[in-house]
Amino acid sequence: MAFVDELTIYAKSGDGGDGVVRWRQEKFVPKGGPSGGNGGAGGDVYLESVKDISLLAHYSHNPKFIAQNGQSGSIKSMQGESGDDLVIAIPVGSIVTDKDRGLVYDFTSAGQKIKILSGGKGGYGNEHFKASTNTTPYEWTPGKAGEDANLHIELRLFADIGLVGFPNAGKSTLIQSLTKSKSKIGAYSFTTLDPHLGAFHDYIIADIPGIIEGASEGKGLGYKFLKHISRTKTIAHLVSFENELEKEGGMVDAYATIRKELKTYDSKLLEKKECVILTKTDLVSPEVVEKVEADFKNKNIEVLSVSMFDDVDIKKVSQTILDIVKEL
Ligand SMILES: Nc1nc2c(ncn2[C@@H]2O[C@H](COP(=O)(O)OP(=O)(O)OP(=O)(O)O)[C@@H](O)[C@H]2O)c(=O)[nH]1
Ligand SMILES: [Mg+2]
Repeated sequence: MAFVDELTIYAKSGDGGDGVVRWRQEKFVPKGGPSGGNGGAGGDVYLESVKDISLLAHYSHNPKFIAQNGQSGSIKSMQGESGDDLVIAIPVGSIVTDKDRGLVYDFTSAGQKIKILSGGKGGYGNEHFKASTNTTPYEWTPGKAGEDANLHIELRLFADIGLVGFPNAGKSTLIQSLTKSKSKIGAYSFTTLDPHLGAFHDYIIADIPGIIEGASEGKGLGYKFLKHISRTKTIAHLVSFENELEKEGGMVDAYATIRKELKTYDSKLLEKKECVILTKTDLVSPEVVEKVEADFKNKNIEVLSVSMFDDVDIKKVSQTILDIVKEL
């Protein structure tokens, strides 16, 4: 199922049940007084944030959510049953806009539950209108209609660490080494087509599709996903010895290119704490690694060089990433 991070849903709370006109049935009493019950209230609609970034995709084929109506009142003064409330689960990181009411809800952590639409109140049955001056009331009122809304949901992931870099840099390999995430790995560019989240200690890592030059203007897949970096707290920036070394300007330039894309998209992205990880050291000689590390050092950029096929290196990356998120 394709990843969906923007969707408009229609939601409606339940209508209130109608009040009714009934009379008490008593032996030898022809009309035993009013006993029509009130209608039950319609169900409310809530939004609740949960940790599941795939939810919007599930909703996309039928984005309609309608809470139960209240039942009409009944004989013997019985109130109609209330409609069940409806709770719509949405992914953490969703920004929900109700344009007609001018409301915006931002779900920044799991378990936030907000009532967005109230069910209609039940109407009154004739018993309600009983008075000394009105012993046989025929009045009743209908239930109030529920409310409805078109809600625009936009997901902006809320991870602690976002992995960024050119395609093929080893981002998915890293998230798989550190977490149980099943992000796809492949020896080609754009293996990852959708963001993936993984739990790393108490933190969440987001594996984001590769970014290329021009992404901020819409090139490649990156643009669609740059917004997800906007709310990740820190960035792990991966640059690989395999793909970027031979490019003009080398790895330092490759790093600068991605930074430029982040800046063009939103200059605040550059203010985030980050660590720079040079990947695939096993493909080059130690001298090359040393030289590239020196290039970065000359620009005052601290780096960690690793091979994801080396357990000691994986421990080092793990520690580096932990250090930056713990500082938050
Ligand atoms: N030699 C070597 N290969 C690696 C290393 N890390 C990852 N790879 C390989 O590099 C290729 C790309 O890895 P991925 O993790 O899919 O890269 P990605 O950055 O997620 O790529 P996209 O999803 O396309 O952006 C795969 O064939 C990996 O097996 C490493 O440290 N050394
Ligand atoms: Mg990938």
